Amino acid sequence: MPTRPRHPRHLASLALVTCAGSILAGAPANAVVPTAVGTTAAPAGVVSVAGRAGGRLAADTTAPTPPANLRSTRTTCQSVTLVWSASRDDVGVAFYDIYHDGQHVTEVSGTTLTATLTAVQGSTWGWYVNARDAAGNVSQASATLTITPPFCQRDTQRPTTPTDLAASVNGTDVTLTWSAASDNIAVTGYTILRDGATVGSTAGTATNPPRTSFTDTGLTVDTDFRYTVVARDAQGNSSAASAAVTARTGPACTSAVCGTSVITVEQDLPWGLVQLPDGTVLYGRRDLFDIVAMNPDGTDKHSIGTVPNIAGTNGEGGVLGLAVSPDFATDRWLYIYHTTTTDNRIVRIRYDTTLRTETEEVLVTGIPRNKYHNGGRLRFGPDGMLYAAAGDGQSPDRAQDVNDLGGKVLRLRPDGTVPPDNPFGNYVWSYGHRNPQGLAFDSRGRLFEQEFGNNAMDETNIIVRGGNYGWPACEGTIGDCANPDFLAPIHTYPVAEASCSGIAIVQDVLYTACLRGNRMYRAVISGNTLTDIQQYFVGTYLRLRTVEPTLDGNLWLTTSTGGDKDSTPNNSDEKILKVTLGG
Ligand SMILES: [Ca+2]
Ligand SMILES: [Ca+2]
Ligand SMILES: [Ca+2]
Ligand SMILES: [Ca+2]
Repeated sequence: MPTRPRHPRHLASLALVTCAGSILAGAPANAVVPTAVGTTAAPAGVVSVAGRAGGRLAADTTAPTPPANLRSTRTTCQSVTLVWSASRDDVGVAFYDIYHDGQHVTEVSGTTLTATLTAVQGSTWGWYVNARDAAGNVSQASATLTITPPFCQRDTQRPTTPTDLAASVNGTDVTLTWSAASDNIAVTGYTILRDGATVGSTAGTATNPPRTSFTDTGLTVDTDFRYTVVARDAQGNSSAASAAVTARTGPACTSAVCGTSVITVEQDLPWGLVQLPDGTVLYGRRDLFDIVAMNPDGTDKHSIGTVPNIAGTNGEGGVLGLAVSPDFATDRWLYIYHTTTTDNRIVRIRYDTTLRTETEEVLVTGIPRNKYHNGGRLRFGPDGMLYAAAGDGQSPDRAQDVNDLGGKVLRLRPDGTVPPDNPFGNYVWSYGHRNPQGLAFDSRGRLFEQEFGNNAMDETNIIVRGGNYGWPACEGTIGDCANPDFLAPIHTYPVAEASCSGIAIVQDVLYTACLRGNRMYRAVISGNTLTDIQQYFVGTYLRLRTVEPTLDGNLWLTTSTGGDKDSTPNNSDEKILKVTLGG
């Protein structure tokens, strides 16, 4: 994990009021910005700058321009050399931060306009650079440069055929095991086929071999299924299929997951998804900037309208989380977390057969935006308050500033005002988060949160009022985590097997939808821990974004398999699934 120099944070409230001013006309007077701790609230229209950084005035509140003209001058099988043109800043660029795909790789000084980075042969990464000034203001990202380094050694030899394929049956689940194949370089994955069609996969590397087991869940009762397994290497060579094994399912589902069905398909990216009290399902299309309604069986699917004032980030911004008012039957409020050209914000709009955009109220502005790390989930708590997962906007130090909305779990009243029992006198409920995207409450009213790590560990946290969850000093349990002020995650996952976004809790079981891990985790909540952690759909539906409870006690599950790292609409190929849970 990279060590980051510490810089005093800029006065976010100054920029927030400035950028919100023109948009807030007509919004509730309270829909402004958090009041700085220890200061008297400034009169309307007056920006208070006291109370930050020990009361000193920050001279620089303007972020640099994005680095331009990012290009590669050399790519080998193990490295990439990037060059870019200098950003402009009112004071001066102090650092350039280099990322790929939301992962911070390194930083160089503000006078350096090149860097040679380690890359992985055959792996397609999207590189980009953010400029940062000495006051900590971070630019928007440069354009993305997508590079696939060549392989160091050409491989034309297929892996050996997997052997010893065996099946065991538990109700309507079939668990397969086999013996590892070998390869002249390395076996990096297995594909599992049921009756000739792919139903899952496992993935690994030369040093971390892929798993040699797979469970196929939720099958039809009393039916024969025939399985084979194929081994793969990193350069597209596949083994012959293994000898087949046939398994017959039992007369009933006896396990936790009893089946899936595809409710609808989407060419854009489903992100937030909610179900109204009458059963109607609403979901946002992130890059199309609209919201779709459909019946729970997928029929009568139609757009209910476009959300105003949205902008993408050529990354992960757009129409993100949704939440339904606890009093929806009478007030018809739909809550939306979305990106604009200047920030991420939380708004509410009445929905009554269409999105009544003339009713829009902007509730929270000034959540930082960037290419990645926009957060985005919304969830009403049993206390009637709205909770929001706010990313750090690729400006990690903001996560430790309780007067900044970046890298926080936020809490607000349904009308957008700050609850009087919030810990810092503003929207901040907990801090020290990187890019949280999962929120859910258990039966005891505890808030669980799921958060992306940088390149090592993803976290599941139980969120407490005023808690500091350690970012950026601490990622999962790696880094400077011994600080007694930091609250440790209750569970971590390696990012390669996780990178999880949405979570849902049904009967005190936590379900977690994972992108890079291509799977859903199921974990039983037991006290302050997760137990009996199982994985489902590994490689079956590929990247999973959102999991939500259905009204009838099952799960909605959405995919995010492509087109999810740009803001181009309709370049995805996604499914919304209903997962039937067992008793
Ligand atoms: Ca500046
Ligand atoms: Ca090979
Ligand atoms: Ca943490
Ligand atoms: Ca897209």
